Amino acid sequence: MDDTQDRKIENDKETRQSGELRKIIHVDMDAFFAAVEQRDHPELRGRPIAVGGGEERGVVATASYEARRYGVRSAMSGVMARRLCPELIFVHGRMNVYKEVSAQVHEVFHRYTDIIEPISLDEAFLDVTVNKPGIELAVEIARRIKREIREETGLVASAGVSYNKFLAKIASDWRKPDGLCTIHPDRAADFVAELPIERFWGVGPVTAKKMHSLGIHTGADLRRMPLQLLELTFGKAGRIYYDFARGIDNRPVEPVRVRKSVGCEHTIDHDIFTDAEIEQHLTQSAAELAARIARKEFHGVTLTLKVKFYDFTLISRSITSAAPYTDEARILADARKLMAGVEYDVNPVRLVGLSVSNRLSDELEVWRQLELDFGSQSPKA
Ligand code: TTP
Ligand code: MG
Repeated sequence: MDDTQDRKIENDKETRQSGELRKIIHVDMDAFFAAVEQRDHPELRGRPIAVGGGEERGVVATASYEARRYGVRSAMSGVMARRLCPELIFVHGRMNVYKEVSAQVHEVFHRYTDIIEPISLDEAFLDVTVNKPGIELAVEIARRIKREIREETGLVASAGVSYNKFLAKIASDWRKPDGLCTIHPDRAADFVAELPIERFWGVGPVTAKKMHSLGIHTGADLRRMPLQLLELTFGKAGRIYYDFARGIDNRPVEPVRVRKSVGCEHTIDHDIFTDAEIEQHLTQSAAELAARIARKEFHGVTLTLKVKFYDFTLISRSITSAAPYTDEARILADARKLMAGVEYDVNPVRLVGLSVSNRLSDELEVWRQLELDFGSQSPKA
C-alpha cells in the first residue's frame, strides 16, 4: 500500500472517530465456488452440484442452491451429501479461478473505497462513509457494486448495508441469494430483537447450545441478560454479545495492508568517508536487514541502497535479481556493488540505508493470509 493510500486511511480514521454513524457494506458472493463452476460449465446450470466432496472421505466446500434444497451444505461429507441428494454432481474446485474472480470483485470495490476488509475470498466489508464518487446513499453504492460484479464476472452477490459490521453482515445474509438489504438505525433494535441467536455473528453450535441453556433464543432474550452474567459465561465475548443485542458494534473496517518493502537505515553521528567506515556500516546494515527479512518473511527481488550526504543530498541505487534477497552474504555482496558507484570520498556520508522491495507476488501473499482451512469447520446453519 502506498503512502497516499495510507494517508487517506488515516484521514478517514479521524472522521471515523468523530462519532457520526458509519456507512458499512458487507458483500458476499452467492454459492461462490458452485456459481463459478456453473458459469464456466453451462451443462451444470440449474443442476444440484457440490464443489469438493467427490473423493473418498471428501468434504463439500459448497453446494449450488439447487443442491441446498436437498439439505446439502458446506463442510458436509460427500457421502452424506450424496445420501441427501442422489443426483448430486460432484465437481473439482479450481482455486486459481476463484482467486482471479475475487481479484476482479475487489477491483469493483476499489472504485468506491480503499477501506476494504476481506473476510474470505468471496466476502468483504467496505466502509463507504467517505467514498470516491461521493455518493450519499450507501444502498446506492451497494446496488452499483452488485450490478458491476454481475456485468463483469457474470456472478451474483448479496449485499447488506448498515451502520456497523455486525448489522451489515446480518443484512447481506437476510435475503440471499441476490439480496440487497438495509438495516436503518431506527430499525436495528427491532431487527436484532427478532433475530434467532444462531444468526448472531460468532455464535456457532456450541455457543448456541450454551445460550439455549440460559433461555436465550432470540436477540430480545439476549438483551435481557445482565452484562456480568454474559461475561461470566462467555468471557470476553460476553461484552460483544451484550453490545450486539443492542445493535452496537464498534469494530472498524480494517483494511489488509500489504507490505511493500523491508528496510533499515542509520543516521551516523559523524560524517564518514573512508572505505573502512563505509564497509563497517554496510556490513551492519546487511545483517540487520537480513534479520528483519527473516522476521517478516518478506521475499523481495530488488535491493536498494540509499545514501544521504553531509549536505543532505540523497541518492539511491537499485539492483534487481532473479531470486529474492534473504541471505545476509548476498545482500552484503550486492550492497557493495551498489556502493562502488558512489563517490563518498569527496562528499562525506551521514546516512546509509538498505531495503528490499518488489515482492514476488503481493496478491498471493494476501490470499495466503486469508485462506481458511475449511475442513474442520462445522456446517453452516
Ligand atoms: P460462503 O460465503 O460461506 O458460502 P457460499 O458463497 O458458497 O454460499 P452463500 O451463498 O451462502 O454465501 O463461502 C464462500 C466459499 O468458501 C464457498 O463457495 C466455498 C468456500 N467454503 C469452503 O470451502 N468450506 C466451507 O466450509 C465454507 C463455509 C465455505
Ligand atoms: Mg458466499
